[in-house]
Amino acid sequence: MFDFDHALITGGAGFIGSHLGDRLVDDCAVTVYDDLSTGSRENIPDDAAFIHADVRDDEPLRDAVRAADVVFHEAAQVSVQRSVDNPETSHAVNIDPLLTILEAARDTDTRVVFASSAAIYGHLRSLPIDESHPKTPTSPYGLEKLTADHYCRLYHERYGVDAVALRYFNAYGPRQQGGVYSGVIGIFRDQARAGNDLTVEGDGTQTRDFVHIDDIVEANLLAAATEEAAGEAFNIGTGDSITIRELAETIRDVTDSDAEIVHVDSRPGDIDHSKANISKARDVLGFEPTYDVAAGLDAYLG
Ligand code: UD2
Repeated sequence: MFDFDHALITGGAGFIGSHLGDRLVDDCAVTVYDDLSTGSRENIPDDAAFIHADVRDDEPLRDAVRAADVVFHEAAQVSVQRSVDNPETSHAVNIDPLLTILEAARDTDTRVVFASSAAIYGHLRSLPIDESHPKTPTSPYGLEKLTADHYCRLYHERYGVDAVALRYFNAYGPRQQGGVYSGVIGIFRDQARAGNDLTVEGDGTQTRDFVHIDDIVEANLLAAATEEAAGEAFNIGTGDSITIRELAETIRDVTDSDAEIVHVDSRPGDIDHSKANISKARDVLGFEPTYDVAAGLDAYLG
């Protein structure tokens, strides 16, 4: 299926990028581009080349894109909260480098697979969310991802760049970071393992569509290999959702923890519900998630 010679993975030392690297090193030459600001060197596969640089450095980035025949652009400022605290940095990391990549790809016919996000949709108008759902992001992060997502479409329409946007819902799995700026599964994992209270924000009835990293990786390979995907954007989730309260209970069970579940203040601007309609990814890419959240959490934490 994967007949590229050389893949560039920005953010290849991070959570999603490093899993992609592991999956690809046996199939093609892999170059990881990462500034190690949040990723770590141990995550980079032994057989991959490594460029230690910031994606805001446009010269090395441009050169790296030109040397590859496919780019998976996973490098990002991924925290919604950080984008609220420091919108200028978040904007600079999440938009300009993608534009550098698309400009370089115009010259060399490099294919681009971009890590977009469900955060572009903002508050829910209808469930499940399909790709044409209104887009009114509630954070700078969501707006940055939306802008970059549109650039992919525009560069395909205007310049014929083979760019695809994958709108990840809530990704989880091994190597996901913990700490206040990370996703809820990384936070509950660390709290449960330490026997600390699991901090459910608000009443816990808010829902999310949690998608396992292996399925995210598969979606990337399909997006790279599917010609008709160029210029398109796809939701990547499971098509199902659970409440945050249920998530806390499940994580406590699979980790065999005695931790208590407590409720703390809800997050300002938090979206209530999120669930992907993945029909388009199914129909065009042949994407089929292999893990529902119960099986995925069991494989990851059980
Ligand atoms: C996640 C991603 C974001 C984006 C989006 C796509 C992270 C950090 N953010 O945003 O990058 O791709 O998904 O849909 O991965 N919560 C608690 N207790 C905690 C932490 C969180 O109850 O200790 C709640 C939080 O209030 C929210 C839900 O869990 O209702 C999910 O929060 P999140 O930060 O994991 O993810 P989200 O959906 O804001």
